[in-house]
Amino acid sequence: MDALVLDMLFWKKPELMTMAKLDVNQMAIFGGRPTFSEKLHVGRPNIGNRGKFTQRVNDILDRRWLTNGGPCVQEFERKIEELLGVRHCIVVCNATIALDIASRALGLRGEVIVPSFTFIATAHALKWQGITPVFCDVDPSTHNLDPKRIEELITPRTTGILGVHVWGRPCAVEELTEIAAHHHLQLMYDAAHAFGCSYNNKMVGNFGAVEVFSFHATKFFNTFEGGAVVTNDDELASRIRLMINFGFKNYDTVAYLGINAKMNEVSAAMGLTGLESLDEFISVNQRHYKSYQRLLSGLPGLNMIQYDEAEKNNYQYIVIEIDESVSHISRDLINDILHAENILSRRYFYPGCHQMEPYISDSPNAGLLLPETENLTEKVLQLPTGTALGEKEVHHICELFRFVFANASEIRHRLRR
Ligand code: T4K
Repeated sequence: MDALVLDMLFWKKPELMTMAKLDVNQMAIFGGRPTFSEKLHVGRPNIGNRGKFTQRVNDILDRRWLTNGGPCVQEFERKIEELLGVRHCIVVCNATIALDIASRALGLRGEVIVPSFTFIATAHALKWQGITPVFCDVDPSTHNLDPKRIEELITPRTTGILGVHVWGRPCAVEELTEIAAHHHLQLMYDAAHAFGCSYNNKMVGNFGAVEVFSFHATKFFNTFEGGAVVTNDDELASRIRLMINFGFKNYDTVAYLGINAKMNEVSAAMGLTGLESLDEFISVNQRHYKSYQRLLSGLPGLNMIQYDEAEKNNYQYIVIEIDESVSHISRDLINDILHAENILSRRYFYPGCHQMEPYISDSPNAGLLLPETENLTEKVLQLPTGTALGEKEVHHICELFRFVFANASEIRHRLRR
């Protein structure tokens, strides 16, 4: 029986809806049938125990207490404090507003040093309040702020450093702490990717003056939308707690300029339920990570970023770098091939914040100071993972990679790319 007949026979069976390519003509980019009949996303939400979640939602409805620091929010905050070993957790409606509030509570103004290799929210949170994000280059080996490039960017207007633990791999915490202290700058972290990760066996959440997590649907741990500000500073925590609720100190007194950034009870119920499955989410991610590592190894010009196994990781991002000079096929062509096969890989963080508005208009030449960032944004690709994905899918994705690399020159020739 030839491969096409086999494919037709098994196409309808969910567990066999894929077929290894035997010939370049079978690639979807050349009109063949996609490897997957349904789209595989990079960040499908992990869902915990539905029964427990719906029970919690029913309880919320019975209580008629839907938001404004209800019992689910309070329990959720306590559980996060325990998990991370931090004094204060304040959960909020999303991480972008959390970054806004945390930076405002720290008194940041003027200029703040930040990577361009991050999700646009990091820069926007500053700019939204009239602070100028000053983009600093990254260390290509970590994808995080390069501490060696920070001091040259400090001016009399600089008030802080906002590091991002990209992919959940912690920043160079000691170096950043030292630089911030030496120059009397505030230091905070965008830890949107780093929930459940550690550095020197201390949980992320304990570094800088304040750290911010995202619990957006696409994060490995989600509350639909949501986030948290965590800090060990009592005074800062009480200020932030007031700021997320319009600045209200009691029914009639407003102590600060505040906003409405509160998390609602249903989101907190999702968070409480997700926390109960956190270890399972992480172990599925870790299993996929190990499979990708094994099955993609040896492909020329393909490097998969590694997580430090001596630390706690959430393994939520499968990140590869393509060096076209070795692979002879570009990251963008691979991305197009994968999309045609219904594998919706992503190019986070292409093209870098400095290439997006309003930053590109403010500073059209910023890229000259960001060679590593520019290089990285051309190389990096994220692949699907999480509990929505089975082992088999990972195998099929990797099989496709091996096929594409083995046939790179023919593919390029036919596509004239
Ligand atoms: N700082 C950093 C470093 C961040 O990465 C982020 C967010 C933030 C700050 C801000 O956090 P939040 O304010 O969002 O809490 C996604 C997420 O929207 C964003 O939260 C995340 N980073 C960023 C890295 O990725 P998009 O525009 O790529 O999302 P989208 O809608 O394309 O979704 C990604 C994939 O997930 C899709 O392929 C479809 C799938 N998906 C998505 C949703 C929303 C689902 O399967 N189900 C869903 O419900 O930004």
